[in-house]
Amino acid sequence: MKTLLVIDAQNDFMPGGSLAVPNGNKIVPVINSIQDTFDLIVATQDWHPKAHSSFAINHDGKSDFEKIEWRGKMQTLWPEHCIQGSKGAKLHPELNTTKYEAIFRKGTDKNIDSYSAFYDNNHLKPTGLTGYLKEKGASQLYFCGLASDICVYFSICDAIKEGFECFFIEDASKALDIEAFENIKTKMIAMGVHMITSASL
Ligand code: VGL
Ligand code: ZN
Repeated sequence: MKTLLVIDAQNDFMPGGSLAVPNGNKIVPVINSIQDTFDLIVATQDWHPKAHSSFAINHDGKSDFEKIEWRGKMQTLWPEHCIQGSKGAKLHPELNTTKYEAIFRKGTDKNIDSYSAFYDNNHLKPTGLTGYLKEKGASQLYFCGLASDICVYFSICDAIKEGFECFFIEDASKALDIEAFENIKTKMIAMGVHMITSASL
């Protein structure tokens, strides 16, 4: 079953938001235009409490985008973003969410960050998305959203591990770090991810 996963298409990741992805808003009309070709659509929201440990402001003397060692892993410290219930955490107002069957929220525990839609960054707790998709009969997962070098990429890595066939819709995603993304694209191709554009749907 052909399933679309719309990752973190939230105001804070759009131009004007607190962790803006360049041209992030350009994906909205593209996503709207392809939705009718899917059997199932699921969205995710980054959904942090104000005290979330991924925010630089919650670490004394640390600045935005600094990296620290945290629970044995390197963690980038971000500006405050996608605070539970805030306008910045809402999906883009022009995104047509009518057909969305479920919205999975992640990053809700203040001590754990979760880039992937499936697991937290330490792979300790599943979000339940794998079970949901498997029970629904989803087999081919098409990924779009923000940011392609972070949450979309880590979601795809887990989806491949969980045995789904994965497609990355290039023009329906934008990267935070465009240079880093070139490297990530090579990794995704090596993992067996199909790189497609919206025109082929
Ligand atoms: C994201 C950084 C921090 C994303 C979420 O959705 O790509 N990036 N939290
Ligand atoms: Zn986040």
